[in-house]
Amino acid sequence: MLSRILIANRGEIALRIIRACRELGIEAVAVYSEADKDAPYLRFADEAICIGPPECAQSYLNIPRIISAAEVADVEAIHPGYGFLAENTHFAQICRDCGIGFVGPSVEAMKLLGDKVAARKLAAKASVPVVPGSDGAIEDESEALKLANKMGYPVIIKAAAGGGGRGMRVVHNDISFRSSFGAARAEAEIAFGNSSVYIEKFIVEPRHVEVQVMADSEGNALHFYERDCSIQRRHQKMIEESPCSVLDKHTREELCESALRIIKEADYTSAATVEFLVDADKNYYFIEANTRIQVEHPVTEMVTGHDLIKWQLKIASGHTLDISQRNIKLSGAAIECRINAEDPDNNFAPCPGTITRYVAPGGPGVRVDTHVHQGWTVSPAYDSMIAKLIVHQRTRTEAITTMRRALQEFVIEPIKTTIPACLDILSHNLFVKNKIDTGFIERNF
Ligand code: MV4
Repeated sequence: MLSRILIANRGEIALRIIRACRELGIEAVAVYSEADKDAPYLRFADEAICIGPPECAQSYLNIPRIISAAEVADVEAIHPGYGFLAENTHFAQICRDCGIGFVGPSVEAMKLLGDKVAARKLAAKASVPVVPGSDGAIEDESEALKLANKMGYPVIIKAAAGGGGRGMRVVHNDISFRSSFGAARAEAEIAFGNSSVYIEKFIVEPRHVEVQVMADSEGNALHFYERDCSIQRRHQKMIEESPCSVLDKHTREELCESALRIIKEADYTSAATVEFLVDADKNYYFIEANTRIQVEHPVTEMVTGHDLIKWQLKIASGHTLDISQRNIKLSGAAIECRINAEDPDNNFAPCPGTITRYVAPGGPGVRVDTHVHQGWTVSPAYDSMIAKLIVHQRTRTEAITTMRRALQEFVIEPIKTTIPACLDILSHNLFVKNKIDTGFIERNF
């Protein structure tokens, strides 16, 4: 087993990783910015090193400072968490060059899946359904226009280096295609330093369903079923659940097997998420793969009983996935609500400030993943997510009931949070009836 690692992150995921380390007997070295110097979770780490001022660029995104901390603390590996440097291939390469392990995939696998065009080709090669579209990146506008006409509108233009909704344009006719194509390329060049774009048929009102996968360094790969992440606002997920209750057993098996084929084809190690769109007829199409542990991993942990962070750490330690697929069982239904310090009445503007009253919910089936507490000051320097409320019950209906009860118990004052917005969604007749898709928030709220 690894004996000492550094956690290059902050907040709830830093605490989540520290907890897994302690249970595995791995020493955890935390890093923190000046804004996080009083975070109680730092006490649970074996050592805590200040890496700079609050601004991300000078702390959690600052590669030389993080590598220096890793060298000084003499760790064997770095866990990047999610966000920040988690999918930065340059960072992973530097870790490798410095002889520091990276709790994640190889640089090669990260590069391959980070390129959405390459990932699409890989999926097709692995006989996984992809959305009909261009064979690869498309440079020539008239060629792209021809293809758009052949596929039929609407089509979506996506940046090869994009992902997670960044650098996308939906186009409904030739006129808007002509004005969007060049603009999308220019935008991609500015945003990602890569003007490469591709086009896909636009799937109308799909569900966003993603498969959790884990692979070891000996080529064993297992899936931990799927999450439905359709409840999102402006590409920010608000509520996630597992399983996706519209999938029948056969479709679920096909979907999860498809995800595994992609991961095996990529010669992948560690945790990955393979994202699909599922249309109204239950057809599924691969769209992209994420090479990190994701925010919403707890819903998968609740329904499978597996600790995914521990699996990441064991695999990074050279252990094999010594379990069989048939022993990973789906049990019940789990839902996660993201509690963000945002004002739903002010277009979800970030709402930093000091929490003077904090009471967390509890009771059967309730899990709270957070680093905040009474007296904590939410900094404007970071992402507004301050807690994740996860519930697990035998059925989706019971999970909704427990989630509503837990949200009602949750007190975070005086800052504004997404608790009331989550309650509104969980009380919506169409959510309860499981009639959801990625357009749910925009249509109903
Ligand atoms: C799509 C799509 C429809 N058709 N691709 C959004 C996040 C990124 N992972 C991929 N996304 C989408 N890809 C095809 N071929 C719909 C989305 C999508 C979306 C698109 C535009 C506006 C809002 C959206 C919300 C969720 C998903």
